[in-house]
Amino acid sequence: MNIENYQIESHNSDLLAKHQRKLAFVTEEVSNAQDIIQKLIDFQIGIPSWALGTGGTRFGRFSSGGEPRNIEEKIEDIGLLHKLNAASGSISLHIPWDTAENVPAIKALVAQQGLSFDAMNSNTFQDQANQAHSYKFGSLQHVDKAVRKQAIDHNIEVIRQGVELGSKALTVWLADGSCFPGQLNFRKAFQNTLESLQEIYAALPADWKVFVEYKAFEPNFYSTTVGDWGQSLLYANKLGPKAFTLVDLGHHLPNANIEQIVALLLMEGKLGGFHFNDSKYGDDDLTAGSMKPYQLFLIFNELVEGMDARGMNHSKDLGWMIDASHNVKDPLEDLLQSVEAIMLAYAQALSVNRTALQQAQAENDVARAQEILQQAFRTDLRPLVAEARLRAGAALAPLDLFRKFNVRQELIKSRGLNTVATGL
Ligand code: PSV
Ligand code: MN
Ligand code: MN
Repeated sequence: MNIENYQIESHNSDLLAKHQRKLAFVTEEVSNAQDIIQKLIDFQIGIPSWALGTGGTRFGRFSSGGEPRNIEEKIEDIGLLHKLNAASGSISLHIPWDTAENVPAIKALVAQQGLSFDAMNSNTFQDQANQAHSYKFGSLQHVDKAVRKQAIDHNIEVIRQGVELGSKALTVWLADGSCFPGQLNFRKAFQNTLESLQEIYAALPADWKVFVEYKAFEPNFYSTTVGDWGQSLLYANKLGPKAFTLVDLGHHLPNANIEQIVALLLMEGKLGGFHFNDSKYGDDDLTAGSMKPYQLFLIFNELVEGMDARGMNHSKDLGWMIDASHNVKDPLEDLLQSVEAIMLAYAQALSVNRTALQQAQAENDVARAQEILQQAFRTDLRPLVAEARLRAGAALAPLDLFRKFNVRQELIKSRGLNTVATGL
């Protein structure tokens, strides 16, 4: 399924007059509107290979059909998203689900779609066919050295595949932990995990990073060996300068102050990247910004403030990715919505009057500080996000265009109705 440039141009010209009226209003309201638009154009969000199919839950899965059946089709789907919004410029692969048979062909396809390779993800939370040892009781933490070795070797193999493809980072998310009190010696589990990660770290090329992702619970429900940002930061600090903490927004206990976590990780130079999603209860993996858009804005507010304080490049120095999974929405529509929500939160954070906020903080003027943040959050900056897309050659209204061209129906025609995307 291809959408041609002229089709995007014709869609844009239909919407242009209305868009320009809205844009004129916002550019009067927001003094740094042009700077924001340029930063939005530069900002790219990685799409995980496993978000392109219907995720399902452990109770059932309701496919909408036309899902990508292999790595090539996953790349094509992300190419389509990128064509529509010019902001989904990379793909994050999960091994072994996405192991490429023909590396040069996959690299060529990615380049042809204008994409690049984001972080590689290893998988030691499932047993694979022909695997010698089971991960039922953990992987890098396992009491048996042979199991740990198998999981270490897998991660090193993922790095090897990533090097061939041109990726620059490995994300390690571990399901390791325990389900019942007494099952695990916490200290030994930590030490085993650390030693395993050290072996993986030693295999990283000089220009690579490793992201240690934490998660409070699930699939283990008593303890998780990388359960929170403190544990992740401990590992990252002990590993060395190429190791960082990865924050997945859905991986905290309810009501955690994620913006404060982000601020401190940035301060320590140990924030590596993000998995964006939203949640109401746990690791719900809902569309970014669909539940707590103000929290998303507050997180970006800390990111912009902290990155600027450290002289970091917004678009290059952190790994920005979505991690979502759905049962009821079209996965591609959902990803368009997530990217839009992330861009909007970023734009809002860029529009915060920092000098005024610093002054209000210095004077303990709490009401004023709140007003400054809410002014940014409540100003409708969607025209700036749309303008960034327009200038980058993408669609003013990506979701409308997706529907107008019946993309899902076309994908169903070519791939079938009863599809199962490899992955979660
Ligand atoms: C599991 O919770 C998870 O969402 C982790 O965040 C990983 O990043 C992702 O799945 C893919 O393994
Ligand atoms: Mn994640
Ligand atoms: Mn998760």
